[in-house]
Amino acid sequence: MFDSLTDRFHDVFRKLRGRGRITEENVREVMRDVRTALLEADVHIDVVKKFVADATQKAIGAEIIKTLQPEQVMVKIVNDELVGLMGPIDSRIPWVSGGPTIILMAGLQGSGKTTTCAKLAKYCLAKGKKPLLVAADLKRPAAIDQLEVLGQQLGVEVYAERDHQNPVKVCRNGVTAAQRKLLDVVILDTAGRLAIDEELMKEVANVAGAVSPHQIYLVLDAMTGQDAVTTAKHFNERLELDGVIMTKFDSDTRGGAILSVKSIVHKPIKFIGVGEKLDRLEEFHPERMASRILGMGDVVSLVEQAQQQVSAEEAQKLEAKMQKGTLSLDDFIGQMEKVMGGRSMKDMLKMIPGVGKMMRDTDLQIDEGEIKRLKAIVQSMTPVEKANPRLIDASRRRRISRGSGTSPEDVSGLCKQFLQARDMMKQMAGMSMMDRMKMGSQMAQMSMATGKMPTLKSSGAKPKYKPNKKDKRKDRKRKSR
Ligand SMILES: Nc1nc2c(ncn2[C@@H]2O[C@H](COP(=O)(O)OP(=O)(O)OP(=O)(O)O)[C@@H](O)[C@H]2O)c(=O)[nH]1
Ligand SMILES: [Mg+2]
Repeated sequence: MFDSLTDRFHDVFRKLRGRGRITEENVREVMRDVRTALLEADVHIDVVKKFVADATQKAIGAEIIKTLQPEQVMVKIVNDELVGLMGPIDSRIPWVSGGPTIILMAGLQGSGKTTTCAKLAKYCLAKGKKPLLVAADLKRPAAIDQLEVLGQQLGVEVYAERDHQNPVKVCRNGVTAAQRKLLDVVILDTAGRLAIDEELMKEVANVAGAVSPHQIYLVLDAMTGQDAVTTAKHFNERLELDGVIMTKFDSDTRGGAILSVKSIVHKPIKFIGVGEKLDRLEEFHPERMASRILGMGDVVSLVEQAQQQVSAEEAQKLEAKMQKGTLSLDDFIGQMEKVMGGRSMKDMLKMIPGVGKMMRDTDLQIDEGEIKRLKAIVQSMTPVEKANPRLIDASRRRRISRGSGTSPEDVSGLCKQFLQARDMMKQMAGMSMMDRMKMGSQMAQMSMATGKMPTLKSSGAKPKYKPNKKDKRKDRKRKSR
């Protein structure tokens, strides 16, 4: 499978071997070759263009890790792009509770529908489900026999009606039979045509309209390359496809279909057929497929290890800074963003033991724009200020608040909070992970109990009234009277 594509990729990466580092020039050179390799493998031109553009951008901006060769970094980038192209995919079948899950199989003649129906029935058996196969291909005289033979091999019942020519009726009756027999899954094997025609489309659309299948899978022959993608497009216009099953991966396919179909039709590849026998059906996993295409799984895991090591080194550096109390505001915001990783403040707090329940009990309002505001403040500071916020006096505060669109109170709030946190981190640096969690949890609970968040005052809040000298004098006068 994909032999020529794999060979081409190897050649491409070999060219980079021995080069000192990744430059924009050699990235572009490599990507030109990648482009040719993909086009030769019959990948759709739009897909190739986007692939090359994305991979180029990633490669040029790639972080250089000293222990890695440029060649290895490129393999990882191309690998990740391939995975992205084919995924993300959940290959499981969403079973329906309390009734049979109805699966309709559609596709052109000879694509492997009947065989794949039987393979799926076997897959269902392995998942502890009781399937029923329905012979709804009434065009080809031998089609019913073929399905019955396969059913016998598996010990799975086949529903067929030999005396009339109405696939809609057969499917309806098949579903009723499955309900009566309390079976879990109904797999409908429909008829195919040599090419897409209106009659075929009408027939499957009628069946779909009559039995409302829970899943509609299109069976595509991977050997047909770009034609498979065109077929998928046509079917997708007429049927609400839930996924694609590609067959004949054991033969010499160039890879174009599997690399194009997801990004052109936007429907996931659920399974792949890798042989004629009934156990030759695999759940589709984009990572495994990318690894097969590149044939460089070991390089990919090597790069992943190196990347992990870099982040471990970073963590150690931070830990040292925490111990010494030299953490800067940049580190602080960077860590906050990393820890949050796209989650909201509320989600983060819920993860602290004991806090989740409290959040449900109290109607706590959390200002989700806070992190953005904090970041704007820090970005308006000079490097010296970031490293030592104690330097920030009234005039610097005014400048920073103007620069970040906040108030001077916000700036001083952040500085105060940061200095407190830095002191606390210094204390915590020597503690075990468990003790740190306990301390974090206690602090969060305390601030919840007092109804305050451990963050700086929101910029929307009114500033507290503070009497100035003149007011104080007036006050004293009033009292002395
Ligand atoms: N090598 C290989 N052959 C397959 C695979 N899947 C199906 N086939 C073969 O492809 C041929 C056609 O398969 P069928 O299941 O009859 O195809 P179909 O779509 O039901 O065909 P019609 O009912 O005529 O529309 C058979 O010879 C199968 O053995 C596969 O994954 N690998
Ligand atoms: Mg068939």
